[in-house]
Parts: sequence; structure tokens; C-alpha cells
Amino acid sequence: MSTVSVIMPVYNTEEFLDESISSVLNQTYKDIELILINDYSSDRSEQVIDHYKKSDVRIKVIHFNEHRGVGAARNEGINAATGKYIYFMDSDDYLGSDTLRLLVKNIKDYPLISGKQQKAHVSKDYSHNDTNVEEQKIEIYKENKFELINNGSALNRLFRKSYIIEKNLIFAEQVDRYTDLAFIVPAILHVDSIPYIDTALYYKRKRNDPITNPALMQTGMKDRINDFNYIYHRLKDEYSEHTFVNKFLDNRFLIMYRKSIVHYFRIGENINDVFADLVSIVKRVDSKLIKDQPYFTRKEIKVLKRGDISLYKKVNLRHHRYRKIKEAIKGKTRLYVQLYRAVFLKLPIKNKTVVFESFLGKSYSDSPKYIYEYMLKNDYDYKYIWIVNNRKQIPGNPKQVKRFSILYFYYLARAKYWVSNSRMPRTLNKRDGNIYLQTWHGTPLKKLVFDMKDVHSADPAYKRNFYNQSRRWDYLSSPNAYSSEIFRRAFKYEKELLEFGYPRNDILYEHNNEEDIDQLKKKMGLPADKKVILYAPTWRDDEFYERGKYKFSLQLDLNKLKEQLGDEYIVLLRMHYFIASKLDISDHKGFAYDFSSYDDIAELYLISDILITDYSSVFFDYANLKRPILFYTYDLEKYRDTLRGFYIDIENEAPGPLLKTNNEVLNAILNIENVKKEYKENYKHFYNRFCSWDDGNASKKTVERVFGDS
Ligand code: C2G
Repeated sequence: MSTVSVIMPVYNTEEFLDESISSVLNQTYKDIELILINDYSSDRSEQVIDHYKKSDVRIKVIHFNEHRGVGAARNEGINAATGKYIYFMDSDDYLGSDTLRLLVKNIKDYPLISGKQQKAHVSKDYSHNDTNVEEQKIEIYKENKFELINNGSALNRLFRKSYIIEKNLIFAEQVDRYTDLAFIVPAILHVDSIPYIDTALYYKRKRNDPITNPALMQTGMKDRINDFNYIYHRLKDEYSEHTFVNKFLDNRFLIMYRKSIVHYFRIGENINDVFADLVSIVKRVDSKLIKDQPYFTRKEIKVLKRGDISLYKKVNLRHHRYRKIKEAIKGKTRLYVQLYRAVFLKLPIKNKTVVFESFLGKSYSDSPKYIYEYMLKNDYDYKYIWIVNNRKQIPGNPKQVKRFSILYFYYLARAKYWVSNSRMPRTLNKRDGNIYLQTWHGTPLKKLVFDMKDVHSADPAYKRNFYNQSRRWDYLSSPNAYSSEIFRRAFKYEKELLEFGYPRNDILYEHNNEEDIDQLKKKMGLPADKKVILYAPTWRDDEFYERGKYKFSLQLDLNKLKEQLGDEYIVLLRMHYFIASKLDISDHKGFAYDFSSYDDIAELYLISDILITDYSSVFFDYANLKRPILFYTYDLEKYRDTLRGFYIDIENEAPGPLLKTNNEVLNAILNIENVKKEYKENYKHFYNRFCSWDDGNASKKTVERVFGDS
């Protein structure tokens, strides 16, 4: 019998448990027992555990009736284990399918063997087959064995249980963090050599939501330093003779100092909370190692050793100033950010200045445009600034500033009002007295921020960043009751909602007449005698070149459409503003037009007879016109089930048909009158639910609420 006892403490991880437990049960290596220790979770973890327990006899469950921490849970797991081997796992992580087989096969006579930890930002892709993995190479660590625990973790090591008992290896129960060090340091110390297999994979989830449910290491620095202080001294006392252990601990501290503590001390008051701990640690750190540190660290540690907090604060402040200057000279933008904070924010606020931005400065459009134009027409007495990447024709001739230019930072720092439809950079702290109207940019179909499980986009810190950025909003526009409810939850937004409909849709009520439409078509250089199909798809989170630059491959068969529809229709192609790929439509002159960089999509809605979209919020706005909508959803399953998840049951609630192929799209257009009839009821219902607040007066109501009367 070579049973592996997998020990998994569980504490409030209901959202990850299915994946972690099934990754153990589905191992190719079957001789396992899975010991789940429920450490007094307050979420639904217990129900998930009970469900699994019923389905597999290899599962044992221990319930704690108070929260005791991961160290105690693992120790109880060891006591309950009956296997020859012990393996620790966290309940938010998951394994490669062949991991335990590879570890058991290669442990031979060694007391322990190590596999590789891999960072995972998203859930496992089960289409990827990782069984029957052959080990590429097995490395044996000897003198360098401490390198194996640079991550300080007991995870993804297979231990012989007899070895754990013989050496009395125990996790520290006095701390929540760094408990592993008490176990793994002696475990490594007492062996001559340890094999390592880089194909035995353990996926360590980097949690994307440190706001709602942080992992232990995503909690406050103060607790981390307190816990580290305890473990550091305990191990130093216990292993004072062992140079390797001493060096290992000192280096861990110095890395933590440079990577995290320096950052934490950017707020000088934080020093008070942990100063005593740091002083007691640095007194024991080997001076030879301190000598090798960068200049600022060396100096600071020297002062720390003297235990004089006011002197340390002075040095810290001085160094931070130097660090900021060093940052600033690395690039223009960084310099401007420092100027924003240190100079511009200190100048008096300009009460009569409003800064507008739409889609990150890419266009003069959306609700900010209509709010601005309302203020202009109604003679509000303000100075207006528009943030744009390229100069635009804007009525009223407001000041235009380029995004990230020095004037951009200057005006954002000084203006009392910000009006924007998306997020402002993290670095731009809000000044006292600033009023920030966030108009947002669409009724959500796809799940937003805290309603998303995995984050597949280019920014893995999306949720944390979003949270911090949205704390600055004072007003948030909402287009309908459905959105209000979602915004409150998904943005964790608690301030005032402006429930007036979307200012950007006012135009759809004011200018929905033949004369205005003809005029617009003329302005756009489009033939007056052709009907217009607007194709406006959204972006895909997982298809990008880099952050903010997404790919799109056109799946609409323009040849086919042109052949059958070219006499009657033209097609306007409108890519999402994140899309960086260029469309090549040179073969379709006179039929297809690229309107991707046209400023305002609302004007495109007005002139088009049919909208084709996919999962973009554009259809909620377009429905105000009560004109036909087709959904070209060739990748519905992937988009809905993996990438985002939807709020509505699009298959049953959409105001038009979901079409999978070009033939279906073509037939729907050829039979558009039938489609209209077929979707009449759905459309009515949809309109009432999502469009009933829009009546052409949203800009007026919004402006009056935020700026008062003119
Ligand atoms: N948009 C556009 N052209 C497109 C797609 C979108 O001009 N081809 C504009 C529309 O104003 C749309 C807005 O960008 O309402 C947002 O686009 P979405 O495709 O909905 O995607 P996203 O930017 O992720 O917005 O709650 C809003 C959405 O959930 C998120």
C-alpha cells in the first residue's frame, strides 16, 4: 500500500473548492485519501465538502468548531492520515492530473520529493490533457537544497509520513502566515538531498479578488510582519547553530524588506505599527548580508538597528523623496505623476472647471459628449477641458489636452469636476472637493468586476484596481433599474446613482427623423439610396496583443453578403475601441465601410436600418430605436461559459435571433420582415425592461443634479 494522504485545510473557499477537490479525485494516481479539514468556514464550503464526501469513499472530513488557522488544520490532518505519504494542498489551488503519480514514482528512498508550483490566474482549462506526462528531467538538490524552499512553502512536496513523525515536523499554530516555515525548514535541513520534478505541477491560484475574499498573503502587511517576526525568532533560536538556516531566514527578511516593507512605508504612519518588530529582527540579521544590500536598504537597516523611531522616520522620508525623483527621471509620465501629486494637487481647486473624457480619450462621444453639449447650449458658466488623443472638431471650442500630457495632469489636479465614462488611472489620487461623475458605458450583458469569477483579460489585478479606482466616483449614471442593481453589487458602489437613463441616448429621441438622418448620411459620405446594416461586435477578453490592445478576426463573410444584398444595402463595420487589429476591406469598396474610428456610435445607430452585434451592450441602446437587431454569436458557448458569463438568458430574452453562421445571418436579413414579426413580443418586453427611462432628457436631468441650474 502506497497511499498518499492529501491534507487540505478549507476556510471560506466555496468558489474554488469544486476545482481543488476534483483535481485530487481525478488524479491518475488512485491510491489516495483526501483529508478535508473545515476550519470553521462561514461560507458554503461545508455544503460543498459534504456533497463530495457522499460521492467518494476516499474522502475524510474533520470539522473544527472554532477557527484555528491553517497550521492547526494541517497538523490535525497529519494526525488523521493513514497513508504512507503525506501531501499538502490549499483549497483554492488545483493539481495537474498526473502530479501525484509522478511524485510517488520518483520518491524512491528519499524522505521527500518536490514538484513545481505554477501561478494560475484562471481556472484550469480541462480541454488540456495533461495525463501520462513523462518527467522531462529530475534534478537532485544537495548543497543548494535551501533554494527549493525559496517560496517558503510546504506545498507540492510529497513527504514520507515516517519522516514527518521521526523528525517531529509540526506546523506553527501561533501564526496564520509563515506557518510553513516551521515545518519546511527542519524538513529540508535533515535530508542530504531532494529530487525535484518540474513536470509534477501544482497550480497556485493568484486570487483575483483581494477585496471580497483575500488569500492570507493578500491581507495586511502589519499582520504579515508580526507573524514573520514570531517565526523568525523561533527558528533562529531553535537552529542557531545552522548557518544555512540563518542565512535563509535573513535573506527572506531582506527580500521582504526591499519588496514589500519599503512600499508599505510610503505611508510614514505605518512605521509605528511594526517598528518594534523590525528592530528586533534586524538586530539578529547577519551584518555580512546587510553589506550586500542596495544603498538605501543598507542605510535604513543601520538606523533601524539603533531603535530610534524618529530618526528612522526622517531617513525613510528622505529616501522616499529620492526614490520618487529616481522614479520621475525614468520617464516623462512618471515625472508628471510626481508633479501631479507634489505640485498640482497643492494648488487651489478650480471650482468652475470641468474635465471630460470618453473612452480613454479615443473619441468625442458617449454620455460625456451629451452632458457637455447640454451645458454648452444652456450657457453654464464653466471652463471646459476635453481629454483627447488627437485634436477633434468640438463645438464651443473647449481646451483640448492630450491624454498623459503635462496639461492633462495639471487640469485633472485642479478641476473640481471630472466627467468620464470609464476608469481614470490608478495613480491619479482624487483631491478633496473633487466631484467625479462616472457615466459608465453600457447596460451590462457580460458580467462585471466582482460578479466575474475568473479574470481572463490582460490585467490580472483587475478587481483590486477597479475597486480602488471606483472609490473615487461620486455619481454614477444608470440606464435602467436592472443596471442599478448590478452596478451596486458588481462595482460595490454605494454612493449616488443617477437613474435618468443614458445621456448618450438623448440623440436617439431628438433626431430620429428622416431629415436629420439624411443629413447625417451625407456628412458621413454614404449613399442616400442604400439601407444600412451596422455590424458592431464587442471584444474578446482572451485575445490580445498587450494590455488595452485586443485582436479581432472578422467572421462576417462580406463576399457572401455583398453578392446577395449589395443592391439594397451597405454594411458599416464598427469595431470596439479596444480592438487594435486593422480591417482589410479594400475588396469591398462601395459595400463595406470601416467606421471603427468614427467618434460617436449613436450617430451610426441613427442612420442604420439593422444592427448586427454579438455580446456588446450596443443592443440595449439601439433598442431605443425599435429597429431590428440580429445577434451573430458564432462563439456563444465559449464567450458566455468561459470568458464572462451573462446576466440575462440571451437565448430566450434577446430582442432578435441568435445566429451561428453566415448563412443564418444572410437569411435573417433577406427575411427581415418575418424576423420583426417573430420577435415583436420579445422586443416589446425588452424595450420596457431596458429602455423605458430613456426619453431624450437624461442629459438635462444629469446636469441639473450634478451642476445645478445654469
Ligand atoms: N462600442 C462601440 N463599438 C463597438 C462596441 C462598443 O462604439 N463595436 C461602444 C458602445 O457605446 C458600447 C460601449 O462601447 O455601449 C461598450 O462596449 P461593450 O461592447 O459593451 O463592451 P465593454 O467596453 O466591455 O463594456 O456595462 C458595459 C459593458 O458591460 C462593458
